[in-house]
Order: sequence, then structure tokens, then C-alpha cells
Amino acid sequence: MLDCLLFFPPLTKKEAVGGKAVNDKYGHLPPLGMAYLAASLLEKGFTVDVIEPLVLGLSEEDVFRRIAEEKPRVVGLNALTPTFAKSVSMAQAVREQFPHITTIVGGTHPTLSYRGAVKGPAAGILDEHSWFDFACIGEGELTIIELMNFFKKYDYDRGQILDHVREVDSISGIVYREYGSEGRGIFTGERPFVDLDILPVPARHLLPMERYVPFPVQYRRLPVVHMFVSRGCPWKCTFCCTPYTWGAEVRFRSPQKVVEEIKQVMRDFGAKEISFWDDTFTANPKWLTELCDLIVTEKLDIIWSCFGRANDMTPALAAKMKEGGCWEIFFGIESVNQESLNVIKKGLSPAITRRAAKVCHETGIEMRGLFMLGLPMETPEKAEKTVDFAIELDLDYAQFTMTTPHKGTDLYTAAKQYGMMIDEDSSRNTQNEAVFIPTGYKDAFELNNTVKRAYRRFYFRPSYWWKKIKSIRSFQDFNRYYQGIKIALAMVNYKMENWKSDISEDVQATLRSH
Ligand code: B12
Ligand code: SF4
Repeated sequence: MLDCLLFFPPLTKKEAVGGKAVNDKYGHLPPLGMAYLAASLLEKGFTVDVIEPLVLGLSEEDVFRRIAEEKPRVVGLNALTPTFAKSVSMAQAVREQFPHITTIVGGTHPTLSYRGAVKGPAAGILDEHSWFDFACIGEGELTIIELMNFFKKYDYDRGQILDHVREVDSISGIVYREYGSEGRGIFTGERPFVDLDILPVPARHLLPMERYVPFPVQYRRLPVVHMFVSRGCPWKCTFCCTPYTWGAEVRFRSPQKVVEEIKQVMRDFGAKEISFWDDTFTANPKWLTELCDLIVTEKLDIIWSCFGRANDMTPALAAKMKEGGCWEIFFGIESVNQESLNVIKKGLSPAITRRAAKVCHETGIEMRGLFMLGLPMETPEKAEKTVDFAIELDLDYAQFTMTTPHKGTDLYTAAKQYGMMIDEDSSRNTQNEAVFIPTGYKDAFELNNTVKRAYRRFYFRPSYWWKKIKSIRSFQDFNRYYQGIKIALAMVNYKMENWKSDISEDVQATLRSH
């Protein structure tokens, strides 16, 4: 018997990134949210396990076999917008096969549906999806403990739990159903954001850590361990979920706690490199400077990469980051077209990004640019200018994804003003499929071709390859580049050739009709 079993019902790799051609060995990341929840539960004495269907390639049947074996009293499911339909169907199957198990759903999608710009169709998450008994809105570490204590009081008996459900009124941050298993969802109100330093280190030991190998060009030394040590973002880009899910103020774990966690993952998992997946790792230069100083003082043999904002990149900060072990920064550049940047409230200009690129090049930190094609106010010609910009910036890597207005974001609310949503099926919100066509484009095919051309133009340049060849220092470098390029080409090719046959008849009809 297990108190709680957590899992993240994923899209398959094929659904998420066109994975048929993608080597299954690479590109996995741990579901750290599940590991954070598990650590909090373990700390309070609950028994807990995490199933990782994505990385272990488990089918739904495998998951249900594990549930039957582990006999959890509670199942907690994570839901992103594109994976929400999966969470619903998994929760339904849990209810049908194991009616005594209490189910909770949490994650970006439920949170957005309650906190988002407009309470979208998913706002009444429990009204519409009776397979979930409870939904967790926002951070889950403290909420799940309080819920589990309530369940424990009734010996995890689902019948008793639902009979006494009004008692959870005192637990903030959840939705419960008014009359137990029927009735409307009631939100108990916002829970204040948590001080990250009180949270235990994620329970990575419950995850298959050896399987989390990034794509070959995204690391330098293995093993890489992923970390997420801050929450929130002071910016308000209209396409982004972060300000809603994590708040407008960015909170960091203290540098001391981060260093403790780095030491722990070096000791327990042999980490040689850290991949920080925080949304804006550079948002607080004072914190980052302290962290880098501490890594140096503690003489940690570790290198790392992170996400940054171009506005934050001063020469002094970049030098400090380099000294602390940073070798690569991912920047959300999105576009060179100022009108598009203004519509999405990116708070950037091409000049700011040029300055950041200069700083990175001079400091010797690799720069990866993330771009959104098909933005409001964009045309295929303007998209070409964005690709010119990526080339001009002399980026080490560039990624071009399709603009995806997620339900609950401001961009979703404004989408119709700037173009057409051609697919409201949120399971297609993978950022690799055309769901929104700006007015400047003829149709989805044109947008798709623009992305394809962007990759071709950026990567099929002799000067780019010459630079890469010159930077090879070891066989490992060579192999990483070789594998990376093979995967990138296969992915681009796969997506471009097969996306059409992958989309539903309904959507194809819409595409044909405009
Ligand atoms: C790392 C990451 C991944 C990893 C791991 C995913 C995971 N589930 O953890 C990987 C690479 C697998 C991934 C893939 C994708 N991702 Co992703 N990912 C992230 C990223 C950068 C960090 C996630 C994270 O670790 N957060 C930190 C932890 C602590 O937070 P958390 O997981 O949300 O969990 C907390 C709460 O939400 C809550 N909670 C969550 N689940 C539950 C469950 C219960 C029962 C309870 C009580 C509470 C609870 O408690 C947790 C602790 O506080 C986020 C951006 C972000 N800032 O969150 C995007 C993000 C979640 N990803 C996103 C997307 C779109 C995707 C992909 C579709 C992209 C793609 N095309 O590949 C795929 C889909 C995955 C799949 N194959 O099914 C979007 C989701 C947007 C949305 N509206 O849902 C985000 C928000 C980024 C964005 N673009 O805005 N992703
Ligand atoms: S800066 Fe990044 S994390 Fe912050 S709102 Fe914009 S896209 Fe989201």
C-alpha cells in the first residue's frame, strides 16, 4: 500500500515534437514538479512514488499495472494544456478501474484556468471533469500535505472523504466539488506563494535519473542534472503562462540552498553539469552574483547553462557567470520585428538583443536563441528578417517554434484580433504545430514552410559549420555535434513532411477552406 502515487500523463514524443525520427535516448527532462511534491510528502512521513511514463516509454496499460501493484490510496496527476486531455482520460480510467482511489489534478493547466487572463472553457475544471476529486491551483507542496492530512483523517476512504468534503474549505489553493462526487467546483482561494528555502530538495531518487540526457548540443559534460530554483517572472509577455502560474515577483532559493542542492546532485548522481530550467535565471543580478561567487569559493567542479533575458546581460554579470561555470545561455529573442515584440509585450528591442549577443561573444558564453514564428503583425517577409537577425547575431543555436496562444493567456484572448485560431484542440498546443495563423499569412502551409525555411537558412550555412568545426576540441565534441545535427535534421524533416497527415480531418478541412 502506498499513500500517494504521482505521475505526469505525457504526450508521446511523436505528439510533442514529431518524435518518430528523434533518437529516444536524448531530450528528456525530469518532471521536477512531481519530484518537489514527492519530497514534501516524504518529509512529512507519507509513502510516495512517481511514475515516469514518458521517459520509460510506458503505455497506459503499464501505468495501470503499476497502480494495481503499488495500490496507492491517492493518485496525483499533472496537467499541462496540451496534456490535459490525457490527464482527463487517465483520471477517468483510474476512477473506473480503482473507484476507491482519490484523484487530484494539478499543474499549469488547472492553474491557468483559474488564474488566467480570462476564465476560459476550462475554468470549471471540476464541473466538467468529474473524474478528478480535487484540483490544486498553483504551487502544490504545502497544499498536497494539507490535503493528504485530511484524507488520512478519514483513513483515505474516498466515500468518507467526499462526505466530509466541506472541511477542505480551510485548505487554500484547491478546488473541490460542492456535493462530493457531484456538483460544481468550489475554489477555496489563493494560497500565498511559498518561500522556496523551506522546500526540501526534489526527490530525484524516485526518478530514472540515468535517462535524463539532453539533446547532444545542449550539454558539454554528462551526467547533466536539471534544476529549477526560482519561480515567477517580473515581465508580462502575453503568450507566457509563468506570470500567472508563478507570480509577477521572482522568488529564488538562496544561493546557499542552491549550492547545497548542487553538492547533493554531484554526490548522489555524479552530476558534472547543471541545466537550470528557471524561466529567467538572470532576473536578479545580485542573487546570481552571490551564487557564482559561492560556486567559486566552494570550488565546485561544475558547469552549467540557464535561461536569461537579454536586458539583464551586462559585461560584469556575464563575466561573473562565466567565472561561476556558465557555458551557455538560452535567450527568448522571439522576433526582430518591433511591432510584433510590442504586441506580445516582450519588453525587448533588437538593439538590446544585439548588445546581449556582443556581451556573450566577448565573454565566451554560447548563446542559444529561441524565436517564435507566426507572431501577430508578422508576414513571411518579416519572418525572413527574423531569420536574418538570428544569423546576424551569430548565435550558436537557434530554435524556431510556432506561436501558440495557450488558453488563459492574454495572447489567446487577443488572438482573433491578429489572425485566426485554426485549431482549438489544446492537445495540439505543442508549439510545433500551427494553431494560430496571423493575418499576414495566407494559411498554415505558408507558416509551416516559413519555419522549415528558417531552419534551413540558419543551419545550412558553410560559415556556421566552419565555426562549429573550428570549436571541436575532442571526439566527444565531434560526436555531440554530429548526433545533434542528425536529430535536428530528422526532426525538422519529420515535422515538415508528416504534420499534415497527423492533423485531424476537421482541422484539415479548416485549413483548406481559407
Ligand atoms: C521542464 C519542462 C518540461 C519538461 C518536463 C515537464 C514536466 N511536467 O515537468 C519536458 C521537456 C518533458 C517538457 C515538455 C513539454 N512542455 Co514543458 N516545461 C518545462 C518547464 C520549463 C519547467 C517545468 C518545471 O519543472 N516547473 C517547476 C515545477 C516545480 O513546477 P510544476 O511542474 O508546474 O509543478 C508545481 C505546480 O504546478 C503543482 N503541480 C503540478 N502538478 C501537480 C499535481 C498535483 C497532484 C498537485 C497537487 C500539484 C501539482 O505543484 C508543483 C510544485 O509546486 C515549464 C515552464 C515553467 N516555468 O514551469 C515548461 C512548460 C510546463 N512546458 C510547456 C509545454 C507546452 C511543453 C510541451 C508541450 C512542449 C513540447 N512541444 O515539447 C512538452 C509536453 C510534454 C509531453 N511530452 O507530454 C508549457 C505548458 C503550457 C501550458 N499552458 O500548459 C510550459 C509552461 C512552458 C511554456 N511554454 O509556457 N516540459
Ligand atoms: S520573460 Fe520569459 S518567463 Fe517572463 S513573462 Fe516573458 S516569456 Fe515568460
